[in-house]
Amino acid sequence: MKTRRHSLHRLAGAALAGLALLGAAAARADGGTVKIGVILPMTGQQASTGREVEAGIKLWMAQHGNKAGGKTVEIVLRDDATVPDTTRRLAQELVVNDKVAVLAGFGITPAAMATAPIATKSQTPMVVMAAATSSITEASPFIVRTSFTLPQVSVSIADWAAKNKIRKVVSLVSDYGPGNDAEKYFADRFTLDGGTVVEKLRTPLRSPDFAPVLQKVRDDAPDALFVFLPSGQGAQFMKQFAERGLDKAGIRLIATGDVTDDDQLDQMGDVALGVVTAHHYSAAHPSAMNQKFVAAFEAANKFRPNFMAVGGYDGMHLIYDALNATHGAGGQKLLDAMKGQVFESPRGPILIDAQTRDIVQDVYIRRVERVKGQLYNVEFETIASVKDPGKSK
Ligand code: VNL
Repeated sequence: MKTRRHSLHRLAGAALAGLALLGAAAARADGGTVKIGVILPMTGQQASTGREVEAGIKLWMAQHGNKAGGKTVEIVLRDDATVPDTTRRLAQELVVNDKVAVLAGFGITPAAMATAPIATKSQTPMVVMAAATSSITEASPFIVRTSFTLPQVSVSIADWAAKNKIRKVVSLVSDYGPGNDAEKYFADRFTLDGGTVVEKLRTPLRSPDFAPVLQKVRDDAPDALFVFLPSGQGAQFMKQFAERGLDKAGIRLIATGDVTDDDQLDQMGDVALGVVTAHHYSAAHPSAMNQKFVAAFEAANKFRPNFMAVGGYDGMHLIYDALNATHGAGGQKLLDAMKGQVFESPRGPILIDAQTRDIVQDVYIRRVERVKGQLYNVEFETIASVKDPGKSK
């Protein structure tokens, strides 16, 4: 080593190669490299989710370095273009060829579900940073989640609606896992609270057209429309909501925070003003930690962090803490070190429930307001420490 360093010093022209070699030597000296295989939709319909999660991961590493548990952390990023068969193939390759210690990312529920058997079989901890159907964490004992669940937020907005003179609701959800959860948990709770869901509408995950369903909503004339759509579809929905004149027809819009997503919110315009949603993260969350997070994120990227970015950032926090606790060990030991972790996130305090491996977090009721010229989800009520209601059966 000494000789190599010495000789490299003299090779003035080979500075770049020298750095690479020194880097490799340093990695060996401190116990090697631990790879994290990140699978995200970087292209295709859910690309905004991939872009936000990746930016969250990068910010964590820019702030905390690339060392954890005495090892050098290396991210191996793969694009599944939102095709679950591709996610499965990429996960297999990451485990077998790249020997990753952790699988992470997962933009949509079908991608997480397709990967679950690989996590189980290879005993690789799998950190779900984005997808949010309740049952995902039950698909493998190796899955841990840092995003949220649709039941967590749907139950919270149902309670708020019932308390605020909303009696008759039409629901509109995206027709797959998280939409099923949102529809069911909203309706069950709202009915228990004395309200009525008069119609349940759905739109396809791919290329939805909201015009026909919005016409039905108009005809039903409910007090409010409750909506869940995956991140990335909110702006198009709001545009059609305004075009159909539903905002003027006295039908209130309530939703999960996926619809007034910080990634798109400021482009939605005045139609979004006053929309009330329930969610676990707002870029306007007033904690000191979040203000620092948003400032650093916006300095590094030319866009605002949304809940997907926070899922990526906290997922890295979880992985780093677990690697530090196990001194870089993987498999079951690494998984066990993730269970029961408690820390402050930019969203507020979070806990990884040791039994369910799912996230327990505060859910906020927010209203879209203009703050210093930009649209934000301004939190005005907190429901503390919400466990996934999908697990309490
Ligand atoms: C999912 C849930 C995806 C919520 C989302 O955006 C979302 C999912 C892409 O579980 O597929 O906002």
